Amino acid sequence: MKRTLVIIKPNAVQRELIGEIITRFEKRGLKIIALKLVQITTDMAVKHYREHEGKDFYESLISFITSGPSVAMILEGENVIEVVRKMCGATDPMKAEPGTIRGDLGMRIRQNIIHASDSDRSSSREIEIFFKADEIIEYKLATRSWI
Ligand code: 3AN
Repeated sequence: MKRTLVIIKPNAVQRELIGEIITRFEKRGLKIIALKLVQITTDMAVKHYREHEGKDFYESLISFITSGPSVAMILEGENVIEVVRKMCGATDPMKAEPGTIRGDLGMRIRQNIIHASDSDRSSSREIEIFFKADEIIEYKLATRSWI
């Protein structure tokens, strides 16, 4: 089964949107297999955003993601990477469709509410930055056959 790393970013935590966002994933039929409140360190942020190093928004990206607690989680499900990216909407909330998380809850690209892995490769890499193996829990949900 596929996995993806999701981060509810510091502005969404401050705006008390954790429950709203997690509820959307649960209602959609995705399974949470790891979840925690985390103060992202500069070291973690640098690893996570290594592909953006050198871009004009890089410094603000690192300072924003480390500016307060975030929520990190791993979601599991069929086609989970594509499904979650669609639910998040376009990177720029002003371009994200209504009905998506960014389109409903965000206003600015620099504070775009949520991160979700964009490929199998980035998902494995990002999961390793945020979770140890023993923080990931395999279990069955009784509702699965009804999703
Ligand atoms: P996504 O999060 O949709 O995968 P990426 O990986 O291209 O988007 O960008 C990572 C983060 O960098 C975004 N979530 C956003 O906060 C920030 N970002 C991306 N492009 C810009 C930009 N043009 N200006 C400012 N910040 C940006």
